[in-house]
Amino acid sequence: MSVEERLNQIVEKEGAVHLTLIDPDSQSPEMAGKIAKEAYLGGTDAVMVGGSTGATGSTVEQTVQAIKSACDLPVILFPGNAAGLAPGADAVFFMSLLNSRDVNYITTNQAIGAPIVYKHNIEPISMAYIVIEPGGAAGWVGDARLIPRNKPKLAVAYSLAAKYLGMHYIYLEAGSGADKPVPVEMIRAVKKVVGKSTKVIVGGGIRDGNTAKERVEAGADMIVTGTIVEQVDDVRSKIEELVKAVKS
Ligand code: 1GP
Repeated sequence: MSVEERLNQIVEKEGAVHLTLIDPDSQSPEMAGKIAKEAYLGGTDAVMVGGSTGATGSTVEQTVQAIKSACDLPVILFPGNAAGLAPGADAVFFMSLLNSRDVNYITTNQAIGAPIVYKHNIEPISMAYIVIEPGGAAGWVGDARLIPRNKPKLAVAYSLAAKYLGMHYIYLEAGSGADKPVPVEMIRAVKKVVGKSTKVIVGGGIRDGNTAKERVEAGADMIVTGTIVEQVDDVRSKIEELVKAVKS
């Protein structure tokens, strides 16, 4: 079964997926392996590996290896650009930052990265990346024309464009460590038009079960949490809280 099929099956059976994001630039590969193991024990469904700055080359490769050795979870690359690709991962969110002003983040890195994905036999999961205010480092690095929080129609327009272009997943990103996550009204409006078959991923600034649950209830199929995992001492309990909230 492909990673995409596995994730979609979890959405079908359990209501939503929880994804743990590990930025290889934030800790040693060894520590990344330990965090992944705790997240696995806490019930997360897969681990994403990537970041906007510093997550490149051997740093990514060693982090992927450490996570693969520490647990059985699928590892999905979440590259900030083509340099964020590395062998050993199960899949990659093969994404285009649709609301970027910079063609590098819309198609150029994709063209540079595609032969690498092919060579290493990494499963590509077609995904639109849409950055919402405040946008964080992803918005700044990707030169995104940030979608205002009070303009769900703009997120809907980009999401429909993504669906019509054949993208399978739509990631609504508020930016890592955002003070406010993607608004529920925006998630609801996007899910309403893209339907069941196109999966909606939401991340950025989600730190507790309630915030995650509200977003799932609004239509998010997958919830990503990263920063909070780096901040807490007890990763397993925090992941348990988040997983329970998205699946209940
Ligand atoms: C960032 O959406 C992810 O790309 C996760 O955000 O680090 O705020 O959980 P946090």
